[in-house]
Amino acid sequence: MTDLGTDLVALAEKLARSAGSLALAGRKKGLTEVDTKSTATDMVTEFDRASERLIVDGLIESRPHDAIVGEEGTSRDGTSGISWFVDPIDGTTNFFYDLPNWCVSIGAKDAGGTVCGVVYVPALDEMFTATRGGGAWLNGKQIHCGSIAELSQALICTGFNYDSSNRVAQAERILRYIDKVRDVRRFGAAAIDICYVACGRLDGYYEEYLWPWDYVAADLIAREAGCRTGDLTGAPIDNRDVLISNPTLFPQLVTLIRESGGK
Ligand code: LIP
Repeated sequence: MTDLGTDLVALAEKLARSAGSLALAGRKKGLTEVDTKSTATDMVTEFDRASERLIVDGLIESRPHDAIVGEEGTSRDGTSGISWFVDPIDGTTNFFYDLPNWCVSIGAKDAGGTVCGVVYVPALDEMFTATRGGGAWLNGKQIHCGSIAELSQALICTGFNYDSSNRVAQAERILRYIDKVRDVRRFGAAAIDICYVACGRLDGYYEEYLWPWDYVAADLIAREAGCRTGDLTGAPIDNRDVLISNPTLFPQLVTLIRESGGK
């Protein structure tokens, strides 16, 4: 008999791969529906909606008593104690521009926290997975975060909010610390950025104004890969701000962000 995490991660992986393949094939044929949400640059396409529909239908069919929250409007109560967090396309701007850095993110939580997380990057055919206590994996190979201990050697990633009134402050913060780190990257999909820290492709990532569907799955993957995760003050993640890095660098990043005009 398999344990709950193993069953849930297998379901999430199957649905993420199906939804990601549908969106990738659809993007190659061309977009026909593009709408905006919170701002004129916060977009949603027919494939964000189709991906969420496929995933939600699959979750309901397999686990009808679970709760589900999805970025494109799903909000379903449950009685099983399991809640799913679905980002059908994380990195929608990249998807819109036919850039490869977008993913499908599916995470599940119970009363004890996150049970499983799956982040699938269709354009690169990279499947990041984790179960609570079961380690973190990329295409079946176990992953671990890097071990950079010096900020001056650290490759840091971040993102900017859709609301332009927040972006200036976010850019000014980078201006104040960019000479203190190796370099800065902005790839445009929070879940992938976090998974890149988990597998050592980045040394640290932080971002504000995210949503649980952006980070629930990837946060577990990062922690199971040996990362420390929290908000920008170093406290546990409790809302929209996320900081991820190896445990040695983490307190240095908290100080760097605070001294650069952080939280
Ligand atoms: C995106 C995040 C990204 C952030 C973007 C946007 P979406 O999510 O993954 O890190 O910088 O502003 O929020 O909207 O593509 O699902």
